[in-house]
Parts: sequence; C-alpha cells; structure tokens
Amino acid sequence: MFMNWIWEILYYIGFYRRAKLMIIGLDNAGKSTLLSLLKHGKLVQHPPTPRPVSEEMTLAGTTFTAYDLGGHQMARRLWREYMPAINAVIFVIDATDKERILEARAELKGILASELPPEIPVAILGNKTDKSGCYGMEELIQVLDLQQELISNQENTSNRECKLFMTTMVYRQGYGDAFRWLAKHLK
Ligand SMILES: Nc1nc2c(ncn2[C@@H]2O[C@H](COP(=O)(O)OP(=O)(O)OP(=O)(O)O)[C@@H](O)[C@H]2O)c(=O)[nH]1
Ligand SMILES: [Mg+2]
Repeated sequence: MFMNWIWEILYYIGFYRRAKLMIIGLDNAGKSTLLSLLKHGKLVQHPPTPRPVSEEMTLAGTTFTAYDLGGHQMARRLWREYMPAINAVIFVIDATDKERILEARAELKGILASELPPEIPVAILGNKTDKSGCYGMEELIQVLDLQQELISNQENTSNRECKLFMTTMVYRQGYGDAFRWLAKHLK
C-alpha cells in the first residue's frame, strides 16, 4: 500500500518510467526462478520454459515488462527477435556450472557483440552463490573474459553499460542491486 502511494507520487513528478526487459541465459540458469521471485515474492520450481513468458512489475521506480525467453537451444533463436523492442537485458549465468561456463560465455559474448543497440544496458547475474563450488566474482570475470566489457562507458565511450552482480535466488540477494543499476542506466 505504502509502495503504491510512493509510485503514484513518482509518476506525477515524472520519475515513473516503463521499460522492456529481456531475461536470457542458458537453460537451468535461474531465469524463471528470478521472474517468479520478482513477481510473486516466492521461490517456485519451474519446468524448463518452452516459450516466452512475460510479467509486468514495478521496481526501482520503473515498470518493467520482463520477458523470460527460456534458454534451451530452440528458445535461444528467439533472443535476437526481441532485441529491437527492448530497453535492458538481464543475462543469468549458473555460476556453479563449470562444465557449461564456456557455453554461457559464448552466448553472452554473442549478445554483447550483436546488433543490440549500444545504449541498452546489460546486467549479468552470476547466480547460485549459495551453492558450494560457485565461482567467485573475480574468477567469473576471468573465465567469462569480461574485463573489457565491464569498463564503465564513463571511461570508455565505445562500451555499452555492462555490470556483473553475484546473486542467489534462494537467499534473495544480489538481484535488487541489478535492478536498481538497470533503472539508473535506462536511456
Ligand atoms: N541453489 C540455487 N538454485 C537455484 C537458484 N536459482 C535457481 N535455482 C534452481 O535452478 C534450477 C533451474 O532454475 P530455472 O529458473 O527453472 O532456470 P531457467 O533459467 O528458467 O531454465 P530454462 O527455463 O530451462 O531456460 C531450479 O531447480 C531452481 O530451483 C539459486 O540461486 N540457488
Ligand atoms: Mg525457465
């Protein structure tokens, strides 16, 4: 109730915005878990997402329409179709899946080098930090080869804004910062 009142005030003073958000990443990374946590505030077990799911939610002063596009091979073909219409990207990585980390890196690099307009911010979530054997933040930056991409475009104007957040859906940590950062970097 209190929050709704705040959003109404923000709306009238012009701070209330709308954005379309694409949530992508390999299958099993935690995309649907994130979406249901954001929308319904609870952890839900989902079957693999067969087709795009969209949910609307208000976070950090911005109403996001979030598209969970699924991560299996067939679904990945859709990612590029959504690109022209979106304002922000969340790329979720299972930071415990060392066998598939290079596959995740290839997909992430493909997105960062794609026709995605350079003003679109990309938040990368290194997820499942509650599990043992999870990469630490520095290790993940190394293994994903993200040193260049993470240089803020205040220092390097050729870069899009891109930031890595370590998250756990189980303990509900990290993704709030990612949304605040995205809301701040929307063009
Ligand atoms: N321990 C742990 N498990 C998680 C976390 N986030 C997601 N999971 C689990 O990881 C599995 C896959 O999560 P989903 O959200 O269904 O994965 P997805 O990215 O939507 O996968 P696709 O729909 O196949 O693309 C589920 O068993 C989740 O409960 C986390 O932060 N920690
Ligand atoms: Mg899913």
